Amino acid sequence: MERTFAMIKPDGVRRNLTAEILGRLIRKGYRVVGLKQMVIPRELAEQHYAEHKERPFFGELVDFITSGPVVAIALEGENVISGLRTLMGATNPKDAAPGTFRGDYATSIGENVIHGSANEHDAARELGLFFSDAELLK
Ligand code: RTP
Ligand code: MG
Repeated sequence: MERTFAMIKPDGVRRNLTAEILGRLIRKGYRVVGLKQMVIPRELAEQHYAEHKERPFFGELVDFITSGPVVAIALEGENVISGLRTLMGATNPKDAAPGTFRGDYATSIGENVIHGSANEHDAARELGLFFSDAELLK
């Protein structure tokens, strides 16, 4: 059984997609083992997106992700890491298939509704950044 980190980004929360996204993840069969709504402190955003530190869009990315509340989700299930990425769709919504969160709900690469960890290493790292052990179900 795997665990991964998902996050409804500020645009998703602002556009009232929280229940829709959580509902689809749960109906898919994944178990929510941690959940909180929060405004991400700037330092945490910079740590979360550290891999993109040198990219030209890093400042905008951090500005956006800290611009309003997000919903941080710890998700458990069989092959949930790649499964979540499949449900999300491509990073750029113009390439995201219909039926995916980004394909259905996003139009801009900068505001693409949802984050999901890219691999096992990132999943463990990001869950550790956003949740304490006590905040996660056993
Ligand atoms: P995320 O980390 O947010 O789940 O998205 P991802 O894995 O699909 O994409 P990633 O390559 O990790 O990029 C992180 C976020 O940076 C923004 N981005 N902007 N302007 C650009 O060319 C550009 N490229 C990436 C996107 O919002 C992406 O989700
Ligand atoms: Mg990524």
